[in-house]
Amino acid sequence: MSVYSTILDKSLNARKQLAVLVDPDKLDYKQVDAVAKHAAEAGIDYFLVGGSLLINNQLDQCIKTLKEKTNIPVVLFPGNTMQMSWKADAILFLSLISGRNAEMLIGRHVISAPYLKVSQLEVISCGYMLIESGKQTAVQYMSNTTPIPADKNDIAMCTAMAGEMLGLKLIYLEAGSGAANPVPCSMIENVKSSLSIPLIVGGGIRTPQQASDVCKAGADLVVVGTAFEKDPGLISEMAAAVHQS
Ligand code: 1GP
Repeated sequence: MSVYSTILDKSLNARKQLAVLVDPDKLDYKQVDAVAKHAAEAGIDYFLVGGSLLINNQLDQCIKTLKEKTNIPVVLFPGNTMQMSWKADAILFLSLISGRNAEMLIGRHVISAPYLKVSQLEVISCGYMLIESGKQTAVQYMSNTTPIPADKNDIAMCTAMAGEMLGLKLIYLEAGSGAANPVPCSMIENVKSSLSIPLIVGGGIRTPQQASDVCKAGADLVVVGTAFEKDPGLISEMAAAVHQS
């Protein structure tokens, strides 16, 4: 079963999903090992691998380790066109639809399309929406876009609706990695009520309670990264909170 079919199937059956975000720059090989071990034990659903900026050239090695140590699908979550690896299973082909930077909407995609065409990667189109979260995040700075204000549920809802109408297969509400505040639950509820495609929510989720709240508000797939960099042992608690929501 493809990664997208699995996400869709679980979403349609109200089975909440957890993805662990692994930023290869932020973890050394021992920490990637520890994350892999805890993630496998906890039965998480996917790994997302990527970052706004990768400096250390560890992407391939990181994916190799995750694939060797677990059977969990690895999905590229690229901050830019340099972050490609044939070792992954799939790629979130992100169009930053909350912004008005043409490079992030379509420009980078044109550059990477021929590479993806000949790769074995499953390409999953995704409307990526950056939501204001209390302080400037790396993705905001690097993408040179303005996030949607956190109290503008109507803008978020219409943006997500337009993304679905354009044929995108997923919508991702992103507060930004390490965000001060996660995406508000009222915004998640509003966006979910207007969509028939799966909804991903991530950024600033640090506790199982927050993950559970985000699921109950309507997220089909929750993404957590920073909290596990400090404490990989938290993965099992977070997975239980998500899977029981
Ligand atoms: C960032 O949504 C992800 O792209 C995860 O964010 O690192 O804050 O968990 P955190």
